Amino acid sequence: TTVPIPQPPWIPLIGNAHELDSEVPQTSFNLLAHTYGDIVQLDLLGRKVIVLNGYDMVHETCDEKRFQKGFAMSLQNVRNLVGDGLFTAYPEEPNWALAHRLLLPAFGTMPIRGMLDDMKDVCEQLLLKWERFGPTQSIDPTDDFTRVALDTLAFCTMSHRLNSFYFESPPAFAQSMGAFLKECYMRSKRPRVVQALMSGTNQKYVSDIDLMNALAQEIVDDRKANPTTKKDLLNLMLNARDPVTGQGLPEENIRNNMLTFMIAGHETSSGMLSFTTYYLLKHPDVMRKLREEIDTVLQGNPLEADQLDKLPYLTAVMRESIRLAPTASMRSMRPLEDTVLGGKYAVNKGDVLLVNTYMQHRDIGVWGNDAEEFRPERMLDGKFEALPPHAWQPFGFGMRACIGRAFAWQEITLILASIIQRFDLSFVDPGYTLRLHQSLTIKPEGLRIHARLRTDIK
Ligand code: MNH
Repeated sequence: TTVPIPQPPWIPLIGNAHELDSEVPQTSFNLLAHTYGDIVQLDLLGRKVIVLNGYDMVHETCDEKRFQKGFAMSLQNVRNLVGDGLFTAYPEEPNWALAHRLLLPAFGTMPIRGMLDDMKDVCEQLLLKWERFGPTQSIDPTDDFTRVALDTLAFCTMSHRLNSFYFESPPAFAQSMGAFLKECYMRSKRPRVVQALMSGTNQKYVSDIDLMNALAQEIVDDRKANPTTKKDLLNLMLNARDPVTGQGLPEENIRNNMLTFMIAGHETSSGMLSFTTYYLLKHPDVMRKLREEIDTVLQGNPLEADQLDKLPYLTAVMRESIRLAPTASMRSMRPLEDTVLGGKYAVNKGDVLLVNTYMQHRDIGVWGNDAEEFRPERMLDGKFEALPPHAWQPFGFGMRACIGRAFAWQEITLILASIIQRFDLSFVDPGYTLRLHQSLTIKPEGLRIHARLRTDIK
């Protein structure tokens, strides 16, 4: 026998939509988790959404025989730009499997190491900027981390320089990307009739999409006119043929995937860099220990490829930071057939199950009573490897998990190691406590720092 899924009181027409904060719904989802527990059902303007907060619930959906990736409204909207690109492709679209097969090897740890020099090139621009600003400048780290993440992606995947660090405002492409993602997310919360009336907003949305597609096409055309032998992802997409069918990727899908890498890889990485900076500033003891490790391993020199896996404390800091602040804080799944969750909650084929990774990463059954605390030690000495399956899921699950994980991990390792090696960081406002900003991903709101060049560099 089944019981109803807990649901907050319902208001005619609105349903439960008023439960969600319009700026930072993540905080509302978390409050609902505290009130209703591991599973909560919401009616959002006529759309039923089932939110999974607890480890047991999420763990049960990590079974590709019973569940597959779902597509919440905001993700469906992202398709307006990138269609059947890897991140937004429906499981039945053939270009997902084709692109996945062709690209997966290129995203492995070893090929990504080959990109280290290009990553350093962009990282160096950030370091120089902070060095020249000097210790009194108030720095918005999230803003600069977004520049570094976007430039790194464009440079490493298609050898294109966005040069974000050389302009005061972000390049047109980056502005369009930001506006587009925000609007995808806003659209998911607007009734259709309201949307139809917002002609100015809708025109802007279309022109942002056109601008980004035009840049992607320009880069493809340029590469075709001026072929190179560089092993970047663009060349791979243009030249690779499927060993099984001999098929290549259609040009539209190549554009979709170029833009997909930019979307999936920049806010997530820049948010992770920002949150990690915040946690390190809040925990000077951790910062000291980390600095010691970096100084000992790097010996005052730039990070080299063979040192990437020789910084265990930095790895633990990163794992712990993305546990407490999973920048992709929500993803969806859907049941392949009508089924029962947790032995008592009926869910139907096609229902939207929202996995609340933020709460999953705070389940005291897995993490203990200090689940809310930033404590990298819990990720050290084999403890990470000994976690229950699917407990730590910042990169999603199964065959639709993040393909860019090794890329992001290497990029963030490089940037954090380089910054901490070179600068003493501090809060502009020592009383700053974490507030969230949310679009498709979460990042810290209002974080400002000083960066003082170290004089005691070892
Ligand atoms: Mn990434 C999918 C998190 C960096 C490219 N990424 C996912 C998913 C999560 C995720 C979670 C699963 C989404 C879902 O189930 O709907 N990604 C991250 C995080 C970082 C990140 C937390 C950085 C930190 N991702 C990157 C980078 C790239 C990238 C960098 C590209 C270079 N991610 C992707 C792609 C997918 C994805 C592509 C979709 C994969 C698929 O469905 O086949």
